[in-house]
Amino acid sequence: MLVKNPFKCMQGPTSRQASGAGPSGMSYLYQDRKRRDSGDTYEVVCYEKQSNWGGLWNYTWRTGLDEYGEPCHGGMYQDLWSNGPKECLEYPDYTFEDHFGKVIPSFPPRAVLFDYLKGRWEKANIRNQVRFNMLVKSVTYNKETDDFTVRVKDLKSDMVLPSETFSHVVVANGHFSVPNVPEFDGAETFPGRILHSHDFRKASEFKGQRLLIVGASYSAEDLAMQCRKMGSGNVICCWRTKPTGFKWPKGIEERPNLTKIDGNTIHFKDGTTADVDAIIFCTGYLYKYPFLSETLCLKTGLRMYPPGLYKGTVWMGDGNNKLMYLGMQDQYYSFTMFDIQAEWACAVIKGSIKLPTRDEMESDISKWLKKEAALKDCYDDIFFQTEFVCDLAKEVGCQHNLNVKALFDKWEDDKYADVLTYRDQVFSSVFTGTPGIKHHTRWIEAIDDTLETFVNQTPNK
Ligand code: FAD
Ligand code: NA7
Repeated sequence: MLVKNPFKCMQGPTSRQASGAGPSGMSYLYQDRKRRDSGDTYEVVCYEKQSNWGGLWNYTWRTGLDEYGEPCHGGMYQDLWSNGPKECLEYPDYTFEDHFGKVIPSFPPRAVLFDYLKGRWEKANIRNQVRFNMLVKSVTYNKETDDFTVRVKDLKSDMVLPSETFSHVVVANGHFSVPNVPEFDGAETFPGRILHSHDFRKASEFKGQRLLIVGASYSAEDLAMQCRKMGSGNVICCWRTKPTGFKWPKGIEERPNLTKIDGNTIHFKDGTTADVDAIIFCTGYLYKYPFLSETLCLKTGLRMYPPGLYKGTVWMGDGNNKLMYLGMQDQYYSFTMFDIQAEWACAVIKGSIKLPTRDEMESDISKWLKKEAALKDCYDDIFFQTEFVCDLAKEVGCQHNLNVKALFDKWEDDKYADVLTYRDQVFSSVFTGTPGIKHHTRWIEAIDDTLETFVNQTPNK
């Protein structure tokens, strides 16, 4: 989401801050703008390696390396529609109705969500704080001066700029851009295409092909459904720890993990085999921070509460509480979670929220980790993340109730009831109270995912 990219922030007369320009990084700029008063002299800088803002929502056709030879950040695809109801990620101070001037259905395509994000950022007039085509190369903490040295490369001129000093750093580079690609016996004998979901751009490419999808989470579910929608052959999804539990429509089935690949033939743990034409690894992502020195680096996999972060945000390692991470959690809540984290981080950096003692911070983290260890299913996860979001909201004195647990629970119920129709369901905004509206076309039949078709053909109520 974002970022994402590293952000740094300095305070005081010479202070500055930097970040990436995905939803998390932009939330930091947004919240900083909101809290800034005339006496504030610090500077906030956001470095973004891409030429536009939006993070993952800034769709790219590229895969592999970008135009500068850097790893391509984006892993979103053309046919992507929101995988959760938009009412679960709606900003309380900028609702979808505010943006579109009318009620739109609950599961918008990618372009519609990107448009919404841009609308909020444009209204806040924060684009000029983003330095585009700037890759953060390194961040180190200086103990003696209690600040950070940051090196940035101007990708257009291919020049590393003179190093700069920042009082704070906010890391918002996202954690869904470095693919986790496992090794499977015999993969080199497979005659068809093997790819990771990060390189998937167009479901229609797989028209008529029999597919093996490895994984049992969001990408596996979505790519299986998208490919069938766009005319692929049968799809087999295989799982490592547990199956998705969905009642799949005709043409999609689940099996235990593959054991080996022999030419076109896939062998599975249950002793069965199947011939396929393409293999898509939906095996998730790795957390990587190549720009951070070792002592600043969060080491984790996908978790509801990545360890070592007070309030899920302040880095407890080196950096004297002046390095913050945004959006590093596994995500049910997304935009609103990044936003409340950003607001909290701003309040800490500006000094309106005082951090407790180190012991108290450690004990708070332990409390959350203990709760995390007891989570059993997605409903528990949602409860946990609701508590996390509401805890931050309470600390910053947020006027809005960000608790959308009931909507998330219904969304999970809908998905388990019918994975084919959950995106046709209707949710109402908790902020406007306006009743939701059905989309004019069922998701499975909606091929045109343009903003014009989705928004303009929705009737005004
Ligand atoms: P990102 O969006 O990843 O943004 C990070 C930014 O940091 C990027 O702009 C990147 O270019 C920049 N950056 C990285 N490294 C550097 C560097 N060294 N220097 C400078 N800049 C750098 N969430 C939902 O709520 N709904 C969905 O339907 C949904 N679908 C998803 C589908 C896919 C395929 C994926 C991968 C994720 C999806 N997500 C979805 C989750 C997504 O993580 C968030 O919506 C959101 O994009 C996270 O925002 P972010 O700012 O934290 O990270
Ligand atoms: P996730 O949610 O991290 O899921 C990765 C899946 O891949 C998960 O089911 C893993 O199973 C599975 N996996 C990982 N390694 C293997 C191996 N070796 N063999 C079989 N299966 C494996 O990533 P997604 O891409 O689905 O979702 C990421 C975001 O993108 C998400 O927030 C969405 O909004 C879109 P496990 O359960 O660990 O055994």
